[in-house]
Amino acid sequence: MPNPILEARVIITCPGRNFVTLKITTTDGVYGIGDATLNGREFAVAAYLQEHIIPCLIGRDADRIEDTWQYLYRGAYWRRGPVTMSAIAAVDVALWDIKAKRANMPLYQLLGGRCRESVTVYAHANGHEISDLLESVAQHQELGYKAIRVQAAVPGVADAYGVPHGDKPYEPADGTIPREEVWNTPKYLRFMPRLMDAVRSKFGFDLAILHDGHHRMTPIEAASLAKSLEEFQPFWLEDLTPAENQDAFRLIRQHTTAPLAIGEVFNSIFDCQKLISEQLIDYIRTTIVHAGGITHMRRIASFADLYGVKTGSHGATDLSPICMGAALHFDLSIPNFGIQEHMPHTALTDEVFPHAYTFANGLMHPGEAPGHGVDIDETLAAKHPYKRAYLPVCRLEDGTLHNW
Ligand code: CS2
Ligand code: MG
Repeated sequence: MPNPILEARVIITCPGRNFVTLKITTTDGVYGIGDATLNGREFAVAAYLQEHIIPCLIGRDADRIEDTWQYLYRGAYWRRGPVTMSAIAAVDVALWDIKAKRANMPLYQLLGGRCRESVTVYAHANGHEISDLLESVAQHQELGYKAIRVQAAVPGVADAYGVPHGDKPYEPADGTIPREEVWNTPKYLRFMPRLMDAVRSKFGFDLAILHDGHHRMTPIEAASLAKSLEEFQPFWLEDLTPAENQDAFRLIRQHTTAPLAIGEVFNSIFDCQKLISEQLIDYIRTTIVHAGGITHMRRIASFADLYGVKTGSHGATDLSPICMGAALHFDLSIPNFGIQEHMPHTALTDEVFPHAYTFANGLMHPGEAPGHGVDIDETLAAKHPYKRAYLPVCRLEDGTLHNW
């Protein structure tokens, strides 16, 4: 029996930061929701959905998830890109939510059932000084985390990635126009071994330690960083250099056995085809919302599995709880899951998006609610309207625009 789509709507809310949600309702009264948030470019995806996708959804059979994915991907003629792929992802996740609700199953069951008991997540520790960072690592360990990302301010450098300004929790999209940060790579490269040494000396080698380079190095700088940190056995080094040129990673790989991770800004399997098939990375960090939904993420993960590459999905607070919920079902169901990023949302965001997923002892579980287990409180969402916010931009000390 077909299950035609009756209605689809975009909901934009700002419970502290902006989130875009697509809600699809079918004629039998079941609804599903998908995350469509693209940090700093929210309205581009909202307009894509409202003007170009929703009119084509009405009356379509909600059960035909793969066909709808192909229709939206091939049918647009213009392929890929973060706006298109986030919009497709929102539809895809909403349809998986509907199908799992109709089957009266938690989504991971529909995806083939669990491959593990729960999902290992990593937290963010940071500090203005190495001593603050060590304290932050200790606090996260007390919360149960077994894997922790470490970022600290670099002496003599105005702004480092991943460190909050002042005492507020780290949240980079804070400018009504983009804040300008100033960066110096050589100082960072000299500082990082000292940071890693301090962390390993205090916490030993059992704790999994991650670090994010946030695209700021050239390939040879990245190779030099990885080589200098290898002895500290990082779990991974993330986004060391941009990957528009996937070959750049071959150069890094020639110099180090430190595990490499990348992919949070990728939106299709073609962005990582060479990185994976030539085994230039160890973890692929694409997410449900920015890489075409569960349908496309399953394709990327299956491809990665052929080459011994594991997943390590992006899970920052600019991805809504809907993305987090969907990601946890995906993580539980695939064989080559590696780790999942976890940056907890604020209490207000959790209230706007009530969810079945839980955290305990460094592990997360998507819960047993039918569907992906995340909902939206539209009345509360409406009380927190959109506020324009930009991610920062980054310049070198001589004023050259760099990668943030
Ligand atoms: C980061 C993100 O979580 C990460 O690994 O790189 O916080 C990233 O800076 C933001 O998602 C940008 O919107
Ligand atoms: Mg990152």
